[in-house]
Amino acid sequence: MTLAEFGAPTSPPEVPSELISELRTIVGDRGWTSDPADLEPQLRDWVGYARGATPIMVMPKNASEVAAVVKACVAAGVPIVPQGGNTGSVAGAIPQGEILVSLRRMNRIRDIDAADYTVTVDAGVVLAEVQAAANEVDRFFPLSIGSEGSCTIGGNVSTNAGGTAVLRYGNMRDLVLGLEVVLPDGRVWDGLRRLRKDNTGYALKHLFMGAEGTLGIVTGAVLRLFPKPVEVATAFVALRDLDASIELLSLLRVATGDALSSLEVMPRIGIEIAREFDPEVVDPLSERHDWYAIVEVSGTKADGQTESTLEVALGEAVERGILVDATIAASTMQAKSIWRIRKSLVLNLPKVGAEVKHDVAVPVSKQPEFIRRATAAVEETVPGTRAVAYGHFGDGNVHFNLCAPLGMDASTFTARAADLHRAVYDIAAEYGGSFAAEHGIGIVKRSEMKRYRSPVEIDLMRQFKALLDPDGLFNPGKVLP
Ligand code: FAD
Ligand code: LAC
Ligand code: ZN
Repeated sequence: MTLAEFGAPTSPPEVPSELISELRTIVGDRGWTSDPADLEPQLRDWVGYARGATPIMVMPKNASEVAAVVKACVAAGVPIVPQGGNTGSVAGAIPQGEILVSLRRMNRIRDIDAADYTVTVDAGVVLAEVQAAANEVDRFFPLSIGSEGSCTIGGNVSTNAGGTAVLRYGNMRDLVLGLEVVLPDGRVWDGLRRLRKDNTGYALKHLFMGAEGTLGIVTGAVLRLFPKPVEVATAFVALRDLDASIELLSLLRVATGDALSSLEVMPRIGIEIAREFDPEVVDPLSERHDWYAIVEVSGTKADGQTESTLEVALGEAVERGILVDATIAASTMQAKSIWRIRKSLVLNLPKVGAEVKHDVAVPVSKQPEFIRRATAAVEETVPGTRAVAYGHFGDGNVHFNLCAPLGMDASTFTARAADLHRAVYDIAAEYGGSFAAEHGIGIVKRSEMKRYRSPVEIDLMRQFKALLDPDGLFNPGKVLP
């Protein structure tokens, strides 16, 4: 599909050549490119929704340069799209002729304070670098997502990223203490406070988290750190059935003293896909089962208790008939090999053929029922559709992804995407769920906002947008319907 088919502006904005010259001067020779070879990877998203266009990508190196870029663009009435690692799942960072502002040269860790359990970073720092910096001072930054080697803190903030450790540590919104933001009028808001308590009026930082670049450009953040887990126990378990996932979650939270950091569920087809495309993936269990989970428990004390606690808890789950089989990783290598199944599934799913994706949230206990009903609904809509429902079950977050029936060509399947979306999202809505749990709206889900969010909510969002960005120059055509 093209961005225009998702409802993006059909004609690119006019960009005066004087503005291009001004931007080049602001960021200097090393701070911009118009070379098609450099731009190509920044103009397509990894899911393959769309290809974009831009006359220039500027790469400012500090907040003052970002502010100058913003002022120049706003004075010329030319729109802007901010971009971090371009790993977003809803094509939110893809421009359609706008000026592309990449934060990736803003990659400095400004300050790390082990006593305060905080780290202050530029927005363009890659997530894995923050994790490594925390590790060096015996601390832990818990955000954990498959793209952590290339996504940036600014992108994580702007999408309110989730991932596999939300159950224990919360999503990005819970991990941010302070922000620095360049506003659409070019002012820099310095909200880089490293306070746990700060009830000074409206919580402005929350407005920019999850805003996907539509309200300003995040240039810095103060993040919370945690004690470093020194013992981590990882298990791969076979569930009695889908309902057993919720029983397991309840049991493990209590039995581990709430030290459960991940509970990721996947169906048999998930392992088969991972194995088909990745020869290094091994099935850790000898028998085949319908549903599996990866379970991780971590502890900050080196007393050898973490693994034995998990072992006892899983034993109880087997006795109670929640699990039919389980294996605990005996080494870090084995734990990596278990997580590899999960990573390979995500990366290889698009290779199975046409894919129609859903990133749904429902109340935790409703996930099994949701999956059963949604699977029946998509079967009725397009018979033979292969549902691959996996995700962060500790958070009620199901990636309900659909592959074309065997033998059906890609375009025939994706032509039915709107009907499949309707079937799935309507069921999620019945449970008070969300059609955009952790990946955001971008351009791809914009049209769903009107159906699933009330006029009051949309009106309030539009008022905030108009207040901060009256000319609509920040990431136009994204998020708001
Ligand atoms: P980009 O893709 O560059 O941008 C995302 C959005 O934020 C865009 O709208 C962009 O305009 C805006 N933006 C970026 N930087 C700024 C800034 N500094 N200021 C203002 N706006 C900005 N996501 C999850 O939540 N959980 C997962 O488990 C997960 N797993 C993933 C696994 C893989 C293999 C991949 C490829 C992606 C995964 N994602 C996941 C999605 C993605 O990695 C996250 O959305 C990530 O937070 C995006 O960061 P980024 O720097 O790449 O942002
Ligand atoms: C994951 C991404 C797709 O959970 O959100 O792997
Ligand atoms: Zn996810």
